[in-house]
Amino acid sequence: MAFVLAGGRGSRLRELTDRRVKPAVYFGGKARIIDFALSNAMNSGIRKMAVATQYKAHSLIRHCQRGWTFFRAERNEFLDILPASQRVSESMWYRGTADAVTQNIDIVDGYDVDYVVILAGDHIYKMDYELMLQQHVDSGADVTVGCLTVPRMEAVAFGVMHVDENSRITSFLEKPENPPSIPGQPDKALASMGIYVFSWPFLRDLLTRDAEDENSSHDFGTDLIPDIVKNGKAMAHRFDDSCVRAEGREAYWRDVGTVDAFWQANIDLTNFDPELNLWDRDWPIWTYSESAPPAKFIHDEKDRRGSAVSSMVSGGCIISGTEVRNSLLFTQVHTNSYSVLDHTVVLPYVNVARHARLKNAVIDAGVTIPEGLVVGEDPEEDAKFFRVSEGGVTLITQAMLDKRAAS
Ligand code: ADQ
Ligand code: ADP
Repeated sequence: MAFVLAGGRGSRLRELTDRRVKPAVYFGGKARIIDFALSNAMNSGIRKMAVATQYKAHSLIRHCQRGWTFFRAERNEFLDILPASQRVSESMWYRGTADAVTQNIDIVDGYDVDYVVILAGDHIYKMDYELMLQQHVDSGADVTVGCLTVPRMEAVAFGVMHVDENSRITSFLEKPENPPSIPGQPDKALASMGIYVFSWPFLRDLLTRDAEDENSSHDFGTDLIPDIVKNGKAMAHRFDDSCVRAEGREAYWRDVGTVDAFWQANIDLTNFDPELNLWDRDWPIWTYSESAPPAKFIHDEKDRRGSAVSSMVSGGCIISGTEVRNSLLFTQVHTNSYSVLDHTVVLPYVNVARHARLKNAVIDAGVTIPEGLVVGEDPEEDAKFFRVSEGGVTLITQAMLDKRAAS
């Protein structure tokens, strides 16, 4: 089975996660971030899934209920949603990623499964978990940890490991201040993807002991994995070996944990030949997609042209007299005459009034952009009401616009 951890806020996405958890944030024109982990599981042949939720889970749960309905209960297939719900103690939330599993031990027992793949619900990548599971079974490891190579300085945000020539993990440091490099590659580090394969009896035992340990923070990366590295057999599985990609392409994996990374990864999809292939019919990204008519482009009798170039425009959009360039528009975005969208990510149900010019921006779902709003030309002006990221991307939510209108 796949046990997907989807409870952590993702606070570096700023106001994008004010009302929804990071795995529920939209990505790629139709999907939400969690669809990547769930689709990987689905495409890997896994038909038993559970999603642990905690922080602001309403739109995540709604999405799973509407979209993840491909299962046949008659064959004991399911997607189960497991909110933190005072199951173990009336005063306790999920105290950490491991505790999110511990609090559901009885439920997982009832699933009657041999192996559990623990996944984070908040990364963008395509991976065949079956190959990782196969390695786990063949090697006889206690745990197999998915890993990838990252620039050493970025490794401060990851669990960082050393492995021997047989891929056995010999050391594991969670978010080290000074990450150790890969031997012979001083600028690189081997980072944990936060995904793990265990046999259920082994994990069950480990979690039962961890629950009673007062010094534990009940987190896989902080407590459980370092413990197995020291006292058991932990193996590394290279993402390179099971990444789903076209011949000769780099392995694609993104955290999209910041507004800049989120904007960039979405805008990258409008490139001529994007690194992330969403068009691959052998490895589709499954999602809930609203029924909507095809995107419509209006060029009226007054010669106001609605057009989009080097862009992705979802169903239900109406581009009326607006020039759209290098932008990604989700479902039901309606734009009006004399406006320009340039390198902008527009989440669903947004209306753009006339004469707006939006550049290098992310527009939250449901926003109404007022007539004549100009963004992306004067960062100091933008920062008065909107969130301007380090990389110069402007994030706009309805709450920010309301405050601006009231001032
Ligand atoms: P982090 O990036 O810190 O490190 P973490 O906050 O533990 O990740 O979240 C991992 C996943 O668990 C996310 O999908 C999150 O939504 C979910 N989650 C967090 N807290 C939760 C809770 N209390 N209940 C339910 N779900 C929860 C981890 C590892 C590192 C590894 C990185 C890779 O600890 O070793 O390098 O992931 O991104
Ligand atoms: P998404 O865009 O993720 O589909 P919504 O934008 O509809 O979801 O809402 C995200 C979450 O915020 C949901 O849990 C919703 O119930 C909640 N929400 C929506 N509008 C408001 C509001 N005005 N005040 C507080 N919570 C809200």
